[in-house]
This record gives sequence, structure tokens and C-alpha cells, in this order.
Amino acid sequence: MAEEAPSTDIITLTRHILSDQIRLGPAATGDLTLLLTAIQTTSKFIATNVRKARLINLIGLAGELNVQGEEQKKLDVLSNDIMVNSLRASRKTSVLVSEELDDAIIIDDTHRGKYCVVFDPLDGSSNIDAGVNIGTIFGVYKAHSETGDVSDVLRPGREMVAAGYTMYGSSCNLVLSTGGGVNGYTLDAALGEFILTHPDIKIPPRGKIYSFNEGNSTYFHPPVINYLNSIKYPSAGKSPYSARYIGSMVADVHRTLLYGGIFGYPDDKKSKSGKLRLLYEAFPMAFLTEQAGGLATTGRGRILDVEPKSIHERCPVFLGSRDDVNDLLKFFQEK
Ligand code: AHM
Ligand code: MG
Repeated sequence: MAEEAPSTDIITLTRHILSDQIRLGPAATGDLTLLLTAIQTTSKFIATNVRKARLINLIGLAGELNVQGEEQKKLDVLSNDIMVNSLRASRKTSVLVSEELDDAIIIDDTHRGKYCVVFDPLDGSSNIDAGVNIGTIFGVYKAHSETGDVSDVLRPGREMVAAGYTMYGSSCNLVLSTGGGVNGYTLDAALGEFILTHPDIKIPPRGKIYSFNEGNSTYFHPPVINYLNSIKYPSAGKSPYSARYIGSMVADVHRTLLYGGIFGYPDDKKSKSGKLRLLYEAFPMAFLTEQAGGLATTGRGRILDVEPKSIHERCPVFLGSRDDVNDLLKFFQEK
């Protein structure tokens, strides 16, 4: 059989977001396109550093504690600097919130634009030294205020205009939604371009995988324990679910978007609000999940409806296939 000729008409991320802008007509100023272009550049830059980290002494601690009291890795600090510099230089942002910085950055007058970006520059840092998948998570709001104020980002996730993540793994994948579905792109390192490889991602309505840190089971509340038991010891004739837990939210959510199933990081007796951060972990992932046809809940309500009180607050997270999340919610309702 003759080999298929390589495509000469590839869709790059830049081409794709530009065509979105053109579709929106004169109302679209192109600012979001330029902002997303800046974000994709930061992902390429971070990806390059992640890949060579072991070789250029980027593995290990930077010697500082971040706002959550966690030790910062050298790559965390570098990735944060890459994002802050690039987002400021894009002249499209007014407020930046990073997991690595105690306070929001209010962009100076000369560089100010109309978007606010909340981000975790390098999520899953505990996996860095072992070479396991890590990622960048981001969410974008349109500013309300003239001069940029922290209130511009203390808004429910449903008000985001875009959200996404980049996963640094066996391939580098950027997954993005601007509110009209979810698309996935893979970095072609030779071209230096993200290529559309996963158009219009839809989560299967039910999966066969659950992804929780069950090492914390002793602290879990009854609805979560009962739900997990129901999928591990199902009624006769049904197969139990498989467990997959990487410990990198980006990788665990990426798998959940593609294969279906449920990912959870509950609140428990020890961590009253769970571990994951609302603004730059829970909101962007909930936005993507809903855009892909899935559900994202705290167990008590829709994640995207939570009203943030502070930029680094935490939130319980359960997200994934519609039917799986609904099954979990039944256990919360029983309570
Ligand atoms: P980080 O932002 O300090 O990297 O922590 C967030 C990570 C998520 O990627 C992941 O889902 C979770 O922490 C794993 O936590 P645990 O090690 O408690 O299972
Ligand atoms: Mg992180």
C-alpha cells in the first residue's frame, strides 16, 4: 500500500486562534489572540527548560518558600519569571496572579492591557526530579476596572474568557478553550509550533478510571469513602474501576479529558478546603471540563460558581465524565 503523503496544510495554534478572531468579526480587537500567543511562547520556553533541567542544574530547590509555605524548586521560580515577563511585555494584561507570588501583580500604566491572567507556572513540582509529567495551568478574565485591581480576579470561574494548560510529558500538549469547546495541540519541536492534534475534545459520558490520592483515605468524609467503595466493589455483574493517580493535576486531568472517568482532590478532616487552589487550578480545569461536556463540582455545588474571597484560597475538586460525577454527587446528597 502506498504511504500517505505528509500533510502540507497543518493547523497551528496561532492559525487556529486567528481564525477564531476572524470569525468573531470587527468586534474582536485581536488582543486575546496576542495574549494567547504570548502564553504559547511561555509554554515553549518552559518546555525547553523542563526537558534539559537535569543537564543544566535546574533540578532541586531554589531555597525559598512560596506563599503556601512549600519549598520552591528552581524550575518553579524560572517558570514563574518566564510567565510574568512575557505577560507583562505582551501589553495585554492588567493583573497577574501566580501560585508562586504572595500578592497579585498590578501591571504598570505603560504595559497595561485589558486581560487578567491567573496561573500556576509549574504545577506538580513534586514530580520534577523524577521526570514525571508536570504542567502550566492558566485562566483569563477580562478586567472590569480601569487601572487593574485584585477585584478583577476575585470573580467566579464562569466569567473566565479562556482557560487552558500545557503538559510537559512524553509530548508537550497545550489544551485550550475560549468558551467554544476545547482543542488540544501538540508541540512539534522541529517546527517550534503547536499543531492542532485533538480538535473539539469531548469527555466520554462515562469512564472506567478513578484518580484520587487514596493515601489520604483515613481523613476522607463518608460521601467520598462510600463513592470510592461503590466503584471498587461494584454490584454483581459490573467491573470495578481502574485506579490511576499521577499526582500532577495537569496529567491527571488530561487523561480524564481524553479517556473519561473521575479525578478528585476532596476536602477532608485534615485539609478543610482540600489542597488545590481555586483561582489557578480548580477554575481553569473546571472551565475546560465543562467545555468538553463533563462536570466539575466541589461536592456541594458547581466549581465555576464559587465566589473567591482571596487569590490563593483552596477548593475541593471533583471533575470528569458526566455520569461518574453525578454518581459521586448522589453520595453527597444522601448525606
Ligand atoms: P503544587 O501546585 O504544589 O504542585 O501542588 C498541586 C499538585 C497537583 O498537581 C496534584 O493534583 C496535587 O498537588 C497532588 O497532591 P498530593 O501529592 O497530595 O496527592
Ligand atoms: Mg503548583
